[in-house]
Parts: sequence; C-alpha cells; structure tokens
Amino acid sequence: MNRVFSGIQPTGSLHLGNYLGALKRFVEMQDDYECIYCIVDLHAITMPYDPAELRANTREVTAGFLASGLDPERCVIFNQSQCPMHPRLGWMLSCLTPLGWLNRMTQFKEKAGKKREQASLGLYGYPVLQAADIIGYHATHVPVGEDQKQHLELSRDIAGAFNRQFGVDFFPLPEPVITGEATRVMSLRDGTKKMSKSDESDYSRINLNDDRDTIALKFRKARTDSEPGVTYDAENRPEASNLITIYAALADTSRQAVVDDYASAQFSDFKKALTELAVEKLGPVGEEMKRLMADPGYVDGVLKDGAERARAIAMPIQDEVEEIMGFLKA
Ligand code: AQP
Repeated sequence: MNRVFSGIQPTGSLHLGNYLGALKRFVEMQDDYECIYCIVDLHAITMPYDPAELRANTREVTAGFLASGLDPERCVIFNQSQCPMHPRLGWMLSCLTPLGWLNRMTQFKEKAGKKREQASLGLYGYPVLQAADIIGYHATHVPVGEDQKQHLELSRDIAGAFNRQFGVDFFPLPEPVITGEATRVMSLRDGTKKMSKSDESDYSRINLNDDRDTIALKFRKARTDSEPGVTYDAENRPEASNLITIYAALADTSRQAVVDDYASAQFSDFKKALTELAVEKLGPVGEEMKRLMADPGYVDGVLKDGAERARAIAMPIQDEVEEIMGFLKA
C-alpha cells in the first residue's frame, strides 16, 4: 500500500518555497495516495519560540494547507503534538541512531551556526523525530523540497537499522518525492540562500498571505544583475534564474519554455509578468487563508478530526513497535 506523509513547521508565515516545494505536491498527491499531512509543532519548539505565536502559527499553517487545496475529507490534517506516537517512537529510534549519523546533518550545522553550544538537544535530534513522524505511519512516499533530502536519507537508514537490529521487515523505507521545477526556491535578496520563514528580511520571501501590492513591491525590489535579458544561468545569474524557476513552477511549465517566451523581453518586463502570474495564482490562496483565519472554530475542528484519524493509524503501529522491542505490557 502507498501512503504519503509530510509536514511543515508552524514557525512563521508559509512562503512561496513551502508552496512550490511542498504544498503544491501535497495537493497533487491527495488524488492518488492515502495522504497524511502534519503541522509539525514539536519540531517548531527546537528553536527559541513564543507560545502564543506557536498557537497562532499552527492555525495559520493549517489555514494555508486548506487554502492551497487540501481536502480534509480526503487527507488527514493534524498537528503533531496531538498524536503521542511521535515523541514516543522518536525516543525509541534515538536509542538506535548513532551520533555519527547525526553529526553529518547540515541543517543542524546551519541552524545552530556559531552558537552550537547553546543549541538544544531537540534541534540536534530533529531528524530522528522526523524519521518517527514518517515511519510511524508506515509511509512509503514523502513529498519535500530539496533541502530535506539528507533528512529523508537518514529516515531510510533509521528504518533499516530498526529492521536489522530486531530481525524484522517492519518499517518500509520511505521514498523522497522531490519533483517539479522549484524544489529549491531561493531568497529574493540573495540567490545563494534558500527562501526561508526565519529569514530576518520579509523582502526575502513572498508569503502566501501577502496582498497584491506587497507581492508587486517584493518582486520589484528582488535583487537581480545588470544583464538586461531573460536567460537561465544558475551559476552566474542566480537571482534572475530563481525568478525564472518561480515563474515556470507557478505556470506549470518548464524553465526553457519561460526563457523561450521572454527571449526578446527586458528583465524588468519579465518581472512585471511574474508579478501578474504570482498575484493570479496566490491571490485566491491568500484570500481563502484570511477567510479561514476568521473562523478558528472550523480550523480547530479540522485538526481535532485529523488527530483522531492520525492516532487511529499510528498507535497500532506503535503498539507493534513496542512489542517487537520487548516492552512488557502487563
Ligand atoms: N525555499 C524552499 N524551496 C523549496 N521547498 C522548500 N521548503 C522549505 N523551504 C523551501 C519545503 O517546505 C517544507 C516545509 O519546510 P519546514 O517549514 O518544515 O522547514 P524548513 O525547510 O526549515 O522551512 P523554512 O521556511 O526554512 O523554515 P524555518 O525558517 O523555520 O527553518 C519542506 O518540505 C521543505 O523542503
């Protein structure tokens, strides 16, 4: 059986990178797979945070899921803290994961930066909890952006380590699904950094709830180079190439088709066309998010129902894990 699991952290506003790298895939996959989509609030506390903001962001990300086209009747939508499997299995898997594997994780190095000694144990163990999130549902496919590739490989290694250690064929090895034109959307201010919720500059990203004027302003101010034409060259024109990638992904076409279409245009005209396209595609998502945010009772109801369904799938698997691992249930 094919089952999809993926998650997004409620650490701030959803942005175009989350949308093109993850959410758009989530929506496409709900037609063909049994899908479980999670607002990973336990991951969101691995860095310093504010409890009131966590609560608000959890509702906002849920609203973003729904506004992007996820149907709570067809897929399970819930917040991670409401299913006890995650921390429970996370702990058990952490006891099977060698430190050497975690020491290779580049996301920890980037996020901890120079303050490594102050970084939390949770941030270090983040990829193990992520492995539990996925394999605790026996998920087979995981749609993610390019930045999550290394963590997904670790999830496969951990699933394999469990199977080998206990001599079972219990956890399927999950397949990353990293597809589409925009698997790594870059910052609008620096084409070598990925677009991120936690970037200090709001001008570095397009948020799903930005209005038309804000989208136009951010694309107008987006850094480019002095070359006038529309050509794709990720190495020498990273910022311009990023905007071409964004256009291609929003229009569901290829980068080459975009370059061909704008072969004789000035880059400034291309930016205007990109703004129009982004407003056309994201405007309705932002509007729907606003409508849903005004109805927190509905959003909470979706999460409550999703959590019940998530627990019904995960807890029997967790029981089997505990049986395999030798925990006595007297
Ligand atoms: N720039 C991006 N391009 C393509 N995909 C992206 N994703 C994130 N940024 C980009 C994908 O979105 C999903 C959810 O990401 P997340 O919120 O769980 O964590 P993240 O990757 O750490 O995202 P951010 O925005 O950078 O959050 P912060 O700033 O809080 O760390 C994942 O599938 C991810 O690949």
